[in-house]
Amino acid sequence: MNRRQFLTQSAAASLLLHASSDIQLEAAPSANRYAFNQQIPGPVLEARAGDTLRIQFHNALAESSNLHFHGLHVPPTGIADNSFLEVPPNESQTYELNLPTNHPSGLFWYHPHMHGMVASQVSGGLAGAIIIRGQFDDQPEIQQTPEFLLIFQDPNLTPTPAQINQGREGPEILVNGALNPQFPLTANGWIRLRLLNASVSRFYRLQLQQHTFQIVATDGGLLPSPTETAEILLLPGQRIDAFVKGNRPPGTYRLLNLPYNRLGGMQSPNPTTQLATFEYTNAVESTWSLPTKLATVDPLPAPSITRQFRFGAMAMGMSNPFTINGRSFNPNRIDTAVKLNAIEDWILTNQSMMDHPFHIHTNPFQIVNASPGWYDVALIPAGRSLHIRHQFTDFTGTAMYHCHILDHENLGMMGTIDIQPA
Ligand SMILES: [Cu+2]
Repeated sequence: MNRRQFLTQSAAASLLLHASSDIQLEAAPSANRYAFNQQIPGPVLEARAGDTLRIQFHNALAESSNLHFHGLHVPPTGIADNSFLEVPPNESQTYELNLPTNHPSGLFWYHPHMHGMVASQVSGGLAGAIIIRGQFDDQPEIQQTPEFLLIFQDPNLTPTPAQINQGREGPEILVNGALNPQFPLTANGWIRLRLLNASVSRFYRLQLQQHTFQIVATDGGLLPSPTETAEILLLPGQRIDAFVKGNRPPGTYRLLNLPYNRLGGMQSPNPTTQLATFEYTNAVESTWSLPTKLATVDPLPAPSITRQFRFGAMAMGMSNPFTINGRSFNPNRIDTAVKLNAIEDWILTNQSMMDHPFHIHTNPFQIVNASPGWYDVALIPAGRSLHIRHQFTDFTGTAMYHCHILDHENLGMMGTIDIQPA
């Protein structure tokens, strides 16, 4: 079985759609949920740097929707990654995304970004993966490695007001739309796991029993070298690309979600639960080593400006705590104006009692004083700060930054960034 068959199999019924053809995506109700092309998660889109993704989107929901291309470095304007677009019910829009020729390879994803409806539409199932392949993927050993995409969702279309404030979680955790699906491990060999948290609010603290992960890429692409870890904290919206060596005795091993408390004293942490089962079903004669050098990640130079953002600060006379710098989202207001190609440091301070995962569109960022890598989602822990550095390259126009607990985004924890000609 080749890589593509594995990928197709791992995405359950998902279809693989290639950039070479026009892609048709229809959002529609499906058995008390919402689906793209009647699939949950939606079809996997696959492309390479330099490709054009042409997506004919039809909205068959009873409410407005649109598409956001999470993590892609494409224009935030026009009919591209423009989250201000509204596609009313029974209408269509043809998105055209020209991937730059130097676009990083990696795992990205698409989901609606219609303000006010994002949480329910994504919770209902509207999410799908975008895989950009590049030189790393072309190496024969990597190409022949069985690859599995794992998309985590926990639907909840009837949240209580309290659940919405905390960020809704669902009673069941689905992996590729299924409960506890099974994946093969290869004795003496590797498997590759591409992990996507497409849940509205839930954090996953992942452990594969008795195995470690060799992380090769984060949200925005390859790391300088593989990083070994026993656990992965996967925030809403985040992706991790990791290899797992089959170096344990034959048998079955559980992929676990370990306890994590994102709500401070407001709730006890989740119990440990099983998400999937891994079983040794294949073996190879000889093994190979992961490349020790994956990519060059140059630290961004010193910033021209440092800005401060306060998340969850209560302004005078304001009852909604889901604010940034005391303000609730207003699509007609520019919150942050930056210059094209500028390098900026942002210090994001969480003044609330719960964690908020920060996300920004269009350009990825680096985390200051952390190991090199590119991210588009990172944690601002309750009561603490996150220090990021980013450069606004290639595209002008207005984009967004927000908490990726999508209920918090809906409640107003989102701002606009206008990238202006230098
Ligand atoms: Cu939040």
